[in-house]
Amino acid sequence: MQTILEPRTMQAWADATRARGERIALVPTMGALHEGHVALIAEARRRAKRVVVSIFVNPIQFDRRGDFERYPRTLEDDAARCAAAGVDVIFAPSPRAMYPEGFQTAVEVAALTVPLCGKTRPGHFRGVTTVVTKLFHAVRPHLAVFGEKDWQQLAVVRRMAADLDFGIEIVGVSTVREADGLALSSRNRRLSAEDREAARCVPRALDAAAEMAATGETRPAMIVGRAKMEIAACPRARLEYAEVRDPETLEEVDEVTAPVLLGVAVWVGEVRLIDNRLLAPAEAERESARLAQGGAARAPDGPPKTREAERESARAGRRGPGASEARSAAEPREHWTGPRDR
Ligand code: PAJ
Repeated sequence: MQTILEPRTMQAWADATRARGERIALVPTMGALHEGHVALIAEARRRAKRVVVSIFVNPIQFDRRGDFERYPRTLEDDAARCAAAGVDVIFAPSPRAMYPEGFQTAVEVAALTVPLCGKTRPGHFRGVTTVVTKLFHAVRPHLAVFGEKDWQQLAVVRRMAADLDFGIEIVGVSTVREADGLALSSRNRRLSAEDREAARCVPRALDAAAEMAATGETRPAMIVGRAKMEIAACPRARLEYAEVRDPETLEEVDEVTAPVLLGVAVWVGEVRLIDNRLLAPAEAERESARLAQGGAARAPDGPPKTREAERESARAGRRGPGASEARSAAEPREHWTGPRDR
């Protein structure tokens, strides 16, 4: 394993690797690596011969200076984890190397960055898309792996890669959790023992909401209300947002008759935790939605007959924003946006 510090050196490595016909997978991170990151690396290894992990605490995506300064930096530990996981290259540029004097360019995705984290963290996604673009241009990967833990980030990066013809496949990996359900996060290590205990309200809220949807509740306000109750029951936790959204467009939904995304952001002490869960409606609710949308739900011996029913069945099987294992780039957009490999 080697460590590369300069974008130009990284590009030279990428060119030589590509010239040998080897596929490159990139796992972008901010370091303080944990088992969630390791799952991303494992997926990258399954899909490409060469794996690059970038470690860069990106100043332009932090909205609070203190959060940037306190962000854990554990490069030695990270290198050991990467070596053990079979990583070929750690790309760890300095802020100066990424943002030299006079830097003034940004990449911005529009509607997808407005709700959820976009509302409370202005400029955050612009910082993410800008740095991810730079990392893509340094590493020149065939594919890049991101976690569903940051669902909105994954959706935004997918959109950007498709819209700007990056020719990089964006792969999503499901969230890795502690035994009690808390999603692994580099920020968890800043939780005190009491706050760590309190943080369990986050997966509890997601579970309670999922249970409600699965047993027939279709009103987003009721489902969100249930999640909020779990957070409110914990005095150390402060809710930033809890919202039900379309998993693909992140637009609001009126009724939960297809899988929806429940996204939450919760402060516990000084630490901001985000998490999400896909809520699957009860089968009966799906069926009645199908019937209401034209009656022709399913022919006894065949596939769904209406366009909406087709769309619904495509949604039912999906994993991750913009992801559909079965979908090819040539399929019409109504099924699913963000082709996986363009
Ligand atoms: P970071 O928070 O270090 O996360 C790096 C990647 O790990 C992201 O794709 C994130 O979704 C994924 N990840 C984090 N926790 C996870 C978990 N518990 N299970 C599965 N995947 C998990 O996200 C960033 O860094 C930055 O915004 C970055 C994309 C590197 C741009 O600076």
